[in-house]
This record gives sequence, structure tokens and C-alpha cells, in this order.
Amino acid sequence: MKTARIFISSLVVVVSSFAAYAQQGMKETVGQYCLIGSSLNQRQSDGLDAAASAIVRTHFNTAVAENCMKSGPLQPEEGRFDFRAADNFVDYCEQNGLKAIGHCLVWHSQAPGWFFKDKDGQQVTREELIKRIKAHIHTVVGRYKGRIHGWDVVNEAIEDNGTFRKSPFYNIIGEEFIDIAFQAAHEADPDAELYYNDYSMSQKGKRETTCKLVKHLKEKGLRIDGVGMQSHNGLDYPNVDEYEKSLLAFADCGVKVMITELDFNVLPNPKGFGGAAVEQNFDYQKKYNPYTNGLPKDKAKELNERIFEFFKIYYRHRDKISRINLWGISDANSWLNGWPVPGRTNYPLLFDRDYKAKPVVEDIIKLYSK
Ligand code: 9MR
Repeated sequence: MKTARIFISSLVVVVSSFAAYAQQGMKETVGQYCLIGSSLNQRQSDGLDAAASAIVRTHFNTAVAENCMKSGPLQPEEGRFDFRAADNFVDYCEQNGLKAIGHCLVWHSQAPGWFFKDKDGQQVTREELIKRIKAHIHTVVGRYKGRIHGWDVVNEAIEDNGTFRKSPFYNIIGEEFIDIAFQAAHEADPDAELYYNDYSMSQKGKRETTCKLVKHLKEKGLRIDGVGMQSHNGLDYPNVDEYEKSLLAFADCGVKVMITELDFNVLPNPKGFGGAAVEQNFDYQKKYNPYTNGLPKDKAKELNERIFEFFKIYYRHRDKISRINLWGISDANSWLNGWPVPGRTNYPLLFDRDYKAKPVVEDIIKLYSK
């Protein structure tokens, strides 16, 4: 009788520890070292995607709004703000134990057209543009004061060759627009972390100018907490040595390194394609969309290994990385189905079209459970 009881209680221990392991998500494992999360599309942050919410609750402790906090959607006309979607995003994060990241305050790409024009349709003056940047940042950051963990203050201001992008912000104000944005964000929420975020960060030119920018901001006494490496990767780019070099270079400048928009394109790219500038577009051709009925086994394996290769780098440098963020939850949600070629079937994320974890999720959990 006694032996049977001991046997049963040992069985209970074994089964329950197995269940605990099986239920362990990335937030208990990767989350011991850094924030781990995803961008949320509006349907998700409105709470309408139950399958996505289940993944969020098991695996993530942070999230970024994929689109609804950009300046275009937030301030479609001067002085008229639409905060409905952004409010829902921040509420959703609070209800689901996620540190909310604000993306993004100053980005040439999604700034509304009126931002750069005066009432006669002429280019706005330097003074007026500075006023508009400050007003936008004070209103948006001020509204969520104390509720946003960190803001992508300036997004994609540097070209691959290290020169500043000739955006309207740069052309009208000069490099100082970056200082102005960081200062305004800090004034509006002194406790929020502030980041510079960009793609193709493994490029030498971008790496060097980003480091110079961080040093410059610090020398001016402005707050900058981190650099975001977007990491829109593919199976054969970027070069991992250069990528790692950038990660270490940013850490050396005394800021946190964040992987902010991680995904992995598996489809063939048109000639001339590079980076992640949303303006790039190519016409649809069947040869660019070879896996409409699922990824062949060898490609799926290659993808798994490629994703894991990056997570091994992140694990190795876990003392330097403060956040790893995927750019979407399931393959079905990814922007890479529509860019740079429209209408494709891509497989860039950790969860497939049925919201099922790819094998690499288990690999990542094991790696970070060591
Ligand atoms: O994933 C986003 C896509 O849905 C939008 O149409 C696009 C333009 O706003 O932006 C995408 O997200 C971008 C991010 O905000 C900044 N880095 C590049 C991302 C992919 O283009």
C-alpha cells in the first residue's frame, strides 16, 4: 500500500514537471535575460485575434504597435489626433502583462503629407517644422506618460553608406532634427526609455554613423537608452559576422541593444532588392512566389537553422541585449506577404499560418533554459 502511494506521488511529480516544461514559454526562458515580444497589428491589439492572444500570453512580455502609433495614423491633419487604436494597444498591453513600446515618433516614411507643407502648399519653414515635431511628440508621448516603456524616437534616418537620409526632416532642418526629437520625447516623459531604430544595421556605414549619433546625443546631455537593430533578415543576408560586429559596437557605445523587427524572408528576391525601405516595390511574377502550398521540408529546415543561428548570437550576447521583438506573430500576419512583391506566401516568423509554433521555438526555449 505504502509502495503504491510512493509510486503514485513520484508519478505525479514527473508528470507535473513535464507539464510545467511543456507549458514553458519564451517569456519564462528568454524572458529571464531580456524582453521578448512581437509587433501587434490593429486587429490583435483590439483584442480580436484569440489565437494571437494565446501566443502572446504564453510567450511574450512586450509588444510594439505595428502601425497605429505612426504619425500618419495618429495625426492625419494638423491638430486632429486619432488615438483610438493606440489607446487600445496600450490597454491591451496592460491587460496582458506586456511592456508597451511606442513606434515611432519621427519617421519620414509614414509622416502625413501636411507635415512638410504650409497652408499654401509650399514647403514649410525650418522653424515651423521644428514646432510641428515638438507638438506631435509632446502630445503623443505626453498622452501615454508612464505607460510606455520606451519609444522609437527616430526611425531610419541613416543610409547604408553612413550619410544621413535626405528626408524632408533632414533637408529642412538638418541633422539637428534628431536632437530636437530626443529632447522633446524626454521632456514629455522623463521616465521613458528612448531609442534610435534602423534596418540593415550590419552595414559598416550605418554602424559607424549610428555610433557617432549615440555619442553625439550623449555628449549633448540628451537621453538615449538603446539602439534598435530591426533585423529584417533572409536566409543568406545579412552577413552574421558583420551583424555581430554591429551588435557589439552599439553595446560599446554604452547603450542597450535591441532586436526590434525580427523576421526571415525565405522567398527569392527580385534583382536590385535590399534593406527594408517600404518604398521598394516590384511587380508580381510567379517565380518570386514558389511556395504557395507550404514550405518544402528542406527549406523549412534551412529556415529553422537560420533563425536558430541568430538566437544563438542573441544568447551569447544576452548581457547586452535588452529586448528581442518579432515583426509579427504568425506567418499569416507578416508584412512580407505583401512586400517587396505583392501577393506572396511567405514564412518569416516563429508561428505558422495556423498559429502553430515552428520547431525553432522549442530550440530557443531549450537554449535559454540552460
Ligand atoms: O509592417 C508595417 C506595414 O504593415 C506598414 O504598411 C509599413 C508602412 O507603415 O510599415 C511596416 O513596418 C515597418 C516599420 O514600421 C519600420 N521598419 C520597417 C517595417 C517594415 O516595413
